Amino acid sequence: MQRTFVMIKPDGVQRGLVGRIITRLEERGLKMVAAKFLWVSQELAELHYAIHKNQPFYNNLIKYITSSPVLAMVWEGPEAVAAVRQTMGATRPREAAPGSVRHDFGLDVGRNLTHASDSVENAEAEIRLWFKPEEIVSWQRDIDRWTFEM
Ligand code: IDP
Ligand code: MG
Repeated sequence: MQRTFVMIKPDGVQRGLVGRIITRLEERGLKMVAAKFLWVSQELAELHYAIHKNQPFYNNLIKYITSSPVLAMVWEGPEAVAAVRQTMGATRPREAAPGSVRHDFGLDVGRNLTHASDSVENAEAEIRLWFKPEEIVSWQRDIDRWTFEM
């Protein structure tokens, strides 16, 4: 099964949407294997968004992500990287598909509620950046034979 890194950003936490966003991933059949609630340090924010360092929105992005606590998670499932990106929707909420988190709960790209890894490679790197190996929980979910064809 594939794993992906997911974060509910400060706006999702402040607006009380944590439960509803997690519910969407659970209902889709994805399985949580790690989670922690934390205030992101400047250093972690800069490492996580290193790829965007030269973007005009970079400084605001770092301010946004360090402005209030976030919920960092790892989710597992078949093609989890693409599946979670789809559930979250396009980067710009006004362009995101109806039914996606970013469409249904947002309007502004600078307040787009969630992060999800965009490739298997980046998922592995982000999981390594945010979690120690022992913080990832391997567990069996008893209903999985009713969610996945095995
Ligand atoms: P993603 O989160 O959908 O992968 P990226 O292009 O990787 O989108 O951008 C990372 C984050 O940077 C976005 O989620 C959003 O918070 C912010 N961002 C991206 N583009 C803009 C912009 O044009 N203005 C303000 N913030 C932006
Ligand atoms: Mg991205």
